[in-house]
Amino acid sequence: MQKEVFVFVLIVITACNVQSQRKEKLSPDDIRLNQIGYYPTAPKSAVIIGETPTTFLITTPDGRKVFEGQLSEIRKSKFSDKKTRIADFSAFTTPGNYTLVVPGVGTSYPFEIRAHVHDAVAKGAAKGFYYQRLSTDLPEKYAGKWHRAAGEPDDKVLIHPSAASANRPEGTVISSPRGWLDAGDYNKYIVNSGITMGTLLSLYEDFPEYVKTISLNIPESNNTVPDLLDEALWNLRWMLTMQDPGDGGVYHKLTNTTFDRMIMPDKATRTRYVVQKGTAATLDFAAVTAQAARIFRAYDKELPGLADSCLTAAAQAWQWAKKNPSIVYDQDAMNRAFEPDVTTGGYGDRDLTDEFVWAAAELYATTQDAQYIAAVTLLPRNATPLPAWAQVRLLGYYTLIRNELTLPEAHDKIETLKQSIVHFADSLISGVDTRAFNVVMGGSARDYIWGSSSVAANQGIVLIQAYRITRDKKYLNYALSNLDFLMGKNGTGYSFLTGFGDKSTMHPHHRPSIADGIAEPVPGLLAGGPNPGMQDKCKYSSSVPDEAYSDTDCSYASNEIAINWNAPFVYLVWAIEATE
Ligand code: G3I
Ligand code: 9MR
Repeated sequence: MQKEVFVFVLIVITACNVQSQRKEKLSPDDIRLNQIGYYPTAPKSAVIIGETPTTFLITTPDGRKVFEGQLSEIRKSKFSDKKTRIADFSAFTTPGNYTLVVPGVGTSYPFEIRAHVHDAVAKGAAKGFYYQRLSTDLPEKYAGKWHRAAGEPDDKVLIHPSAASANRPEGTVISSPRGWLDAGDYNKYIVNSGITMGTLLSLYEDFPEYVKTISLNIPESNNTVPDLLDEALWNLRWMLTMQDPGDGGVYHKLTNTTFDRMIMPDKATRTRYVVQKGTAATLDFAAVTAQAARIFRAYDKELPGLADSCLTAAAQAWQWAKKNPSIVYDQDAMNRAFEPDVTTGGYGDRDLTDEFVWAAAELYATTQDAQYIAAVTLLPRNATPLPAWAQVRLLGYYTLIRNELTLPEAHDKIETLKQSIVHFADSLISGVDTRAFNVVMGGSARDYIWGSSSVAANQGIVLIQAYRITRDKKYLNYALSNLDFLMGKNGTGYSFLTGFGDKSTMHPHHRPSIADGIAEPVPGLLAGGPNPGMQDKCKYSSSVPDEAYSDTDCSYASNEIAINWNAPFVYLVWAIEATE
């Protein structure tokens, strides 16, 4: 072999070795970052898994170095023996497309730095609700390749024996069309619709000017109502049909008797029922309709009579709940007493105190009638529970705070509520700067429950509220840390929003995504996220709290999608886009 050839071969072999060593040592998966990108002047950091050298670079797609930094000291995960280092590149502010490189070790997925870097994510996640619409075709014009036939018209729904009343005996047929599919299943649940609607309507109330600018390419996009409100109307109109006109009580859910097989919505044609009226459903309904009355008053011209109907419905629901303050939905008890049995989602909440607070707060903010504020009881400052489908107290608090100018008589109460929210926000951010993933999510293993992604998103909302109260930007930055978490800077390396990110959820437990024959899941839907409960008994590669996630359609406990998870995500990303 000639000397030059020998040297050339040697170089190639060495290069290949370096290449394969790199691969073995670190893959893009081991550099956890927001797979979408970062805002030029906001904090920016990535997490490097493992014990690595301490220098990192930011490079352009053609390999040009634009920034060099030092990784942090090693940090240890609270939940596993994982070690991490943080790559903080906040000081680098130039817009562009980049990758993060740990020399000799590995390269991240590409990401972008620019203003409004999450604009497509924001629209995509809101559009996720359109894909959940029931009782209407989703034509290609709006739904792209995920276009599909309508599914249940829900115009002939039976009154289940548990829901019978004098005016509507068992077997009465009612019409209850529209609404969003709750999740990966084809049923519609008032309790879960409640927090979902409250969250989306609050987004509008908090950031109306921004919301008005966003078009979602939905059938109503050409009217003069903001698209977010048009989308919410699809579910509001369904909710209004769930009230018994005889007494104001609200049915807990509209459902099949059992979960459907993995079929498309239009193939799911079994008998549908509305079941038992309950206090939680009725109060959540009262809250949503009271809030809707306040918001849609400004659209009386476009939607004549809607605000009035909502307000009447809210007041009647409140009266029913006052007369029936403790009717919990206990599906097992219902099944012992009535036929046919119903085994779909329970959403049975036993503590109704917070539902009373939320409904009263919304009714008070809309009517300024003193009877309602009297019903808003306050918890001690250090007992502010994070919103979830069974816990809606803070939705009421947020509403009173945002409407404080029109509620002077509640001034003292509202000042106390503000302090509670800021105190809660301070407890959420405490210790973040030494955590393995440098995000608010995961302060405790208890953050990782069924639907943990919504825990991250709702923590983000608390922080946004604290920012609105104090105008201290640090809360906004910490809220952004949880958006980073949801877009890939987490223990799994997944972006949990379908369709967004280099490694995002591909196999959600979502019947249309499973049955439609399209490789990509329906986009803009937030997966439940890590849940060491693993109640579905599917295959998980780890049982550690922040890693117990299975991107398989089997996994309803970690990989279903749900409207009450998408809504706080939409709030979080829209609020950040509106304020960045
Ligand atoms: O309340 C306890 C809490 O005290 C305890 O610390 C914690 C430990 O895991 O568990 C808590 O209860 C959990 C409860 O959610 C409240 O978070 C249960 O274990 C858990 O099984 C339960 O999961 C719910 C799941 O339905 C099963 O009922 C989810 O929150 C809820 O989002 C989910 O909702 C389903 C619908 O039923 C049907 N449609 C799909 C939807 C999404 O998966
Ligand atoms: O598909 C159902 C999902 O939407 C629910 O969230 C979940 C929990 O209630 O249940 C799923 O249905 C499963 C059922 O509970 C048990 N057998 C397997 C079903 C899914 O394949």
